[in-house]
Amino acid sequence: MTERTLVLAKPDAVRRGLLGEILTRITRKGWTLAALELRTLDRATLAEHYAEHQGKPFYESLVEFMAAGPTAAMVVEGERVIEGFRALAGTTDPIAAAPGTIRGDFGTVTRENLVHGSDSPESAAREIKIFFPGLI
Ligand code: RTP
Ligand code: MG
Repeated sequence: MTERTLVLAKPDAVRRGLLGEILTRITRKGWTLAALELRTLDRATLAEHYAEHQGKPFYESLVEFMAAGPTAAMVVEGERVIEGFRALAGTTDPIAAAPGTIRGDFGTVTRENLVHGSDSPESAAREIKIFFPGLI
């Protein structure tokens, strides 16, 4: 089933020059880009995006990190891409993430885990609207 998901290449990925690598992995998998934009996220956008995490111990440091530099926000489209991109990304903690995944290959710190991908069709619809409200 063709789906869309919201993917973020987080500021650590952009800063470390890993954006090309991440785009390559997405497109080699067979998915396509429906939107792509580089922007530094403001606190209002991050509060909305991470609403489910407000009040958690890691929330403030997460927002601080995510606002510290440009993020590449994208909408990725294709067969079972919501579940599939999460598999390509690996688990939240990059040390636990399997080698071969983006987080497993390039990360060591849970907060700075390189990418975000929507975790359900409902999250994808909500998050795409936050980042690309005009996307048809
Ligand atoms: P994401 O939302 O970014 O795709 O990642 P996720 O579903 O794998 O992880 P989630 O639980 O939604 O957490 C969102 C992001 O918050 C940071 N985090 N830090 N204990 C910690 O220090 C901690 N836990 C989570 C990570 O950047 C995680 O991706
Ligand atoms: Mg999440």
